[in-house]
Amino acid sequence: MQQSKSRQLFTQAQQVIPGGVNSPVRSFRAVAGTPPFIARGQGCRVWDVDGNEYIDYLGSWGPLVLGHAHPAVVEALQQAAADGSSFGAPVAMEVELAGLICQALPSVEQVRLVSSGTEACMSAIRLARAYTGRSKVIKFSGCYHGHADGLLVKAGSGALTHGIPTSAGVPEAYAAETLVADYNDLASVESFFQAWPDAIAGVIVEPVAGNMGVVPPAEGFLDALRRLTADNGAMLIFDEVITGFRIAWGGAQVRYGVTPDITCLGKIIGGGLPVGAYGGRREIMEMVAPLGPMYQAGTLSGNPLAVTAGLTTLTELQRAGTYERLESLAGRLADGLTQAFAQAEVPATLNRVGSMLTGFFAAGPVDSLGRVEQADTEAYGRYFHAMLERGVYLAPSQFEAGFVSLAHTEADIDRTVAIAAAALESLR
Ligand code: KE4
Repeated sequence: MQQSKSRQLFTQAQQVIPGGVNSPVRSFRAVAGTPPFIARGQGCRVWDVDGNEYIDYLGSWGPLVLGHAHPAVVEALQQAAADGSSFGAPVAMEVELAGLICQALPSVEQVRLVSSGTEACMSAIRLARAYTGRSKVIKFSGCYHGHADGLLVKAGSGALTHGIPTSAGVPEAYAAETLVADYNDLASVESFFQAWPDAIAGVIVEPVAGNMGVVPPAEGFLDALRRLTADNGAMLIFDEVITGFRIAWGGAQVRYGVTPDITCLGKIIGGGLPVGAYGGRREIMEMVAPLGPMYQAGTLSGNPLAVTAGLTTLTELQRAGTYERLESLAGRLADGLTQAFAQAEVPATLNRVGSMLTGFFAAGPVDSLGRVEQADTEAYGRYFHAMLERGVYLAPSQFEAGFVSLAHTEADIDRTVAIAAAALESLR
């Protein structure tokens, strides 16, 4: 695969941008090699600056559920841009997008738009603390909710005491307010509520984990979290930045029938432009400035261009048969890859919920972080590059989700499966 222009750009990029990238996972450090610099995307394909073409299963980490450069999104953006890009004042479209989100999500009566998933989750936690008057928050190891200080935390040595920072620059005192439980392990959550009665403001969870690779919630896990938080006066916060409008029109809370107190959104609701959001019942959201005492603000929150891309995307997703189509395409891919791995006698487990999926290089079931950590990341790295060289762009880390879009076709899926068989054969 010819990569001279990407290599040249990556060398230049590393002079002026830390690690040559504006977000660490793009650096390919988890899979080695030089990241292709992407020149353009169209439908389910992207092309890099050296002219290499790829069937794309990254979809910009989730937002591009319609595929790249969807005509309706491009046209809407061209028109909106001609009217100006930002006013720092209310615009009608913000009301329309907020209204659509409230209509789609049963738990959301009011929603505040922000500019990233990080902002959404950071604000949701501040809101839970403001609403309950408590300071501790429970998160789950392996789940990621953006890079706010209090969320870059792992389980401390005295696991029941407090978390410790996973990043330089996060004060111990900030991490101390975060307790880290084990995903799909209800007892680990119960023990925190016993150890910290009346001190826990909320539990934040990816209702379907995507940031350790896709790990679905165990049967009854989300219901149990709902009961446990309600019984203890704590907020249940669903981080639906990935799952929102991805695994169902109403996200995980509709797919699993569990109603959180606060929901975080991002990715798809921006249609590829920067949008995040957090929302919940009116009595909770009335804590948020300028109505209430919890402050949160943003120059570009509800930006007309970003809201246009999001609104157009959600409007397209409302078409009949959308989620059945995503389910069918992603199921075809997961089944095809499962067969290809079996054919190549490679121990692997395909975890999938809707159109988000991960192929783990590990024997199943992969239903916890402990099982995820047994995956052969070296093998994943070799497989990733064998697929990339053959024109298939997967997530450049074993511990991430891949995505199927409405722009993928059965022919693209079957071609991907055939390429996977050849890639695995080449690695034997
Ligand atoms: P952003 O601040 O990156 O928009 O969203 C943070 C976030 C919050 N919650 C969940 C469940 C998320 O998955 C994310 C961001 N996801 C990562 C990839 N898993 C974005 C890719 C990156 O960091 O470059």
